Amino acid sequence: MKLRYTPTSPYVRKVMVCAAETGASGDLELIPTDLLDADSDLPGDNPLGMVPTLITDDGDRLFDSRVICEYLDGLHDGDRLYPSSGAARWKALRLQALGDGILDAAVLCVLEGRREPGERSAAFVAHQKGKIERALDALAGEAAGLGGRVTIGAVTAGCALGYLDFRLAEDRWRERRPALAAWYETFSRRPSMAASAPRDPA
Ligand SMILES: N[C@@H](CCC(=O)N[C@@H](CS)C(=O)NCC(=O)O)C(=O)O
Repeated sequence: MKLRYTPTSPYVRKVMVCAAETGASGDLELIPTDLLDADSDLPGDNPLGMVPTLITDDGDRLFDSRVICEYLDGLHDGDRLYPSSGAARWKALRLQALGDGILDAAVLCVLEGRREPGERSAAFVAHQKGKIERALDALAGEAAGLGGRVTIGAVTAGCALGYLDFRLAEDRWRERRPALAAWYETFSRRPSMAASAPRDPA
């Protein structure tokens, strides 16, 4: 399988964590992809021009991270990251949506911050940060239920919190959320998380 990626994408990190948790890391050939290259062949694999994009051994093109993670989860015989049915499944998917929502809002804040100073909208950033704060409060309310068997919900929440540390550390998400911080402290030490921690290229 080939994974088109950029090194600091939190959505790519979700896939890398799932690959490690399901034993698929060694089957992934990593293809660095320049999202700013106007001549990139990425749209040939993904019309949306986004990473992560997976090219399976059968030649299928899969995106986005949710689809790729569930695909990888179908390739192994261990405990599923995506519970197959019932309340456990909906909880995992809901937590995934919460984590992805934090990521979507955080990425928008980061991109807004990269615009020319005169073009930035403080109101837009405040709107996105409101989403992040509310979603963090919701996650904090579920901190006790994040432990135990690893699911896509925990993976996505972990990647979202890691991205906040990486790009929006000044907002100090841990304040007022000690139980969530404690869960993340433990979860981020998993080999899958430690090996994929984001860092800016040298
Ligand atoms: N919902 C998508 C989001 C993926 C995404 O936003 N990827 C960004 C990189 S972090 C991207 O490819 N951006 C390029 C673009 O939007 O043109 C997923 O879960 O994979």
